Amino acid sequence: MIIRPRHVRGAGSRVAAAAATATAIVATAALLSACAAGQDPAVPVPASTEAGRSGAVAVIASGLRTPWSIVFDGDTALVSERDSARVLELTRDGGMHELGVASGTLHGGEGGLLGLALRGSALYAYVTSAGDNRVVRFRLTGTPGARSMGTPTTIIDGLPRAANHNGGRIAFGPDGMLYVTVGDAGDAASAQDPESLGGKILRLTPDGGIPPDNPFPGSPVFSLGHRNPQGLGWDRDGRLFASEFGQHTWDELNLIEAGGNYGWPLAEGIAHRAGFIDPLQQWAPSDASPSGIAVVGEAIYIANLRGERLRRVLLDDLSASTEELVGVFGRLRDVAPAPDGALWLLTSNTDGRGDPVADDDRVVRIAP
Ligand SMILES: [Ca+2]
Repeated sequence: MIIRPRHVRGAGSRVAAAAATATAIVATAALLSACAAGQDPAVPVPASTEAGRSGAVAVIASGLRTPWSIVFDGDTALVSERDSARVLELTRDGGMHELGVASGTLHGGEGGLLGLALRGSALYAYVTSAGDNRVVRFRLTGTPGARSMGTPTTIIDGLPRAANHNGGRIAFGPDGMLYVTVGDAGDAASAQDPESLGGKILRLTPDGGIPPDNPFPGSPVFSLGHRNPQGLGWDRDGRLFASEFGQHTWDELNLIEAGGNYGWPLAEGIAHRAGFIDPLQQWAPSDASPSGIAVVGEAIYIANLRGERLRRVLLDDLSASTEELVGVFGRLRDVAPAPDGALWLLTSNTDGRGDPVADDDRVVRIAP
């Protein structure tokens, strides 16, 4: 196992980020020595990155291909691969087992096998098919560590697909309902059209029905005016947070309200326009490009692709953030809490927009 320090790419204005990364490189060098000696590859989180966690960072698995989503099935993790449509099972000791391939998935551009969600022995997946994006459900059999998956049942179909802006995150809320982020699929105006499923966050029953208490009667739409949301998470008070890719100016972290309009394409970022809900925070895409998020304890953790960093927003100060692992592992696609309190991350350096090293893509664990 080798972890190579990575350099943050992009504009020359990244001097500060590069300096912050220097400490991480030193720590990584220590890791290389530890690996060579056959020791535990764990290294402390670099203090300069404001990790807020004292736990060690270690690579759990390597050699994955465009991993996209990670969920836990007991102590084992289920990981989707976007391009191959494989679902993999990872154990904490590094074991990897293929459950199967999500049949009917057609990778293209940013589409493929995207988000996963688990409810009992049912595995939900957001997949790109030949004609649309859809959420399907597989029944899992076997025991954790030796699971297999059956054939898919459609939960909802007809979500717009395109080369870009496919959305794709799915998660069950504390209300037991299934939430789905849908991108505008390149049709920006659709995000403001309540009749379109593009540019929305949807709320469904576990069987794909429309909950009677949805904000628009008879519609799966929960919120609108989104461009390409790819992260969902709830805090202990039941508040829903979502991350969203902006166009050229501002990426967003939003607090999602039932029936809320988040502005796209009439507003991007904090616009102070009547009728639209402004984001809690915004970041330049070069510093962010946020995908998966996880709410753990008192903080929201956001995995960033182009920004190549994990961002932390404290729940008691939603107007500020700190950063960690800047440039250390490259592009980050997802972050999820493990049952033991650790955070697991997925890198996304093999997605066609990264600069993969020999071990990419990787699953990284940050100890509690
Ligand atoms: Ca917005």
